Amino acid sequence: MDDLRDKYIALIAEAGNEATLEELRVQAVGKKGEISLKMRELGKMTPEERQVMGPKLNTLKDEINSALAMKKEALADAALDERLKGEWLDVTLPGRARREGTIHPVSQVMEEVTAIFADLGFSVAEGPQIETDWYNFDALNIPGHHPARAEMDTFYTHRAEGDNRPPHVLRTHTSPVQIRSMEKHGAPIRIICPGRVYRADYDQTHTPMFHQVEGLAIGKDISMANLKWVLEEFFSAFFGTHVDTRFRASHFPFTEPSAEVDIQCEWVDGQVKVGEGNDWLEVLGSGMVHPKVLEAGGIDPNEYQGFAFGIGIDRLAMLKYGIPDLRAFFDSDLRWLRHYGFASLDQPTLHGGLSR
Ligand code: 2NL
Repeated sequence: MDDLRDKYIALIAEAGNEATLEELRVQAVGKKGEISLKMRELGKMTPEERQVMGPKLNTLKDEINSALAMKKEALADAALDERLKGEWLDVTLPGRARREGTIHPVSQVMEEVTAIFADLGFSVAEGPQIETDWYNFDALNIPGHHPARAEMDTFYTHRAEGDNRPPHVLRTHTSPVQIRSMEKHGAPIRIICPGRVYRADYDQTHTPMFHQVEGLAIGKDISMANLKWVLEEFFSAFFGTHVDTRFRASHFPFTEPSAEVDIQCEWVDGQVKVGEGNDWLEVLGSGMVHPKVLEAGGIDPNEYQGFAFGIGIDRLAMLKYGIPDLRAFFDSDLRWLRHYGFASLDQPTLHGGLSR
């Protein structure tokens, strides 16, 4: 029995993996293992012999089983140690630097404008950039023969040969969104519509795609006085200083009366400063919504009236952030974007004074 013990203890100590260990277990204490066979022989013994040999065999079996269990654990520990050696990781290494993008000044200004008008109770409405000529022109009191259609240098979509429907247009202003909103929600309504608009025009001060925000407020007794207050409130919040406005009589097909709005400014060393001085800068068109336009939006002009206005976002961005050339806005020049762009966490808030 001592020989058996010595043999198996030695073999277990030498076992290099779990499979070998399992083979040894079967060979020693398995059903037909050496020790099990010895236990069967107990039956042939005399009661006296059995009383001595029985406990000895049981002890031997226990010893071998615990040797197997300890070795199994030791093998598992060794395997884990080996794996951890390979999976070693230096968590103190600096991270790989990644270039961060920036928020385009147009996006930044859109957010600023939206935040100010949201504070004044306006919701944001959006709509398609490809429009029918009804939404882009007719509904806005610009009939087919109206010079404004030609003046607006509209992009028309191509129609297949034999397709005689009027072509769609790339919207020339965001007004169609306001018509759609009037149709959908009726009056009273207070919305702004920011977005891309398109006109076939390209020079120092015009790009074929640019950005606009239009505003619309319709109620039972909304007047030009409300318009003037809202716009002064807006410009003062946007430029962070009180800005006087000047209304000049003008003409748009979709408003009556109409006014162009100038903001107070001063020229210092070829740079314009808003909110100071005695000069004026035209920035906006506005007026009382034409009764025909209310009707096109499904609103009864005998019951409701209101104001509307349109501002160019790109120009506002140039003014506020001193960006000299409009065309560079859409060149995707990374140096320009890094210089004039905003950090992505620099979102405008009214309490934060809107900007950096
Ligand atoms: C401009 C002129 C303007 C509007 C836009 C508008 C929209 C509806 C009804 C009436 Cl649905 N008017 N929008 C009104 C006046 C002027 O923009 O020169 N903007 C830079």
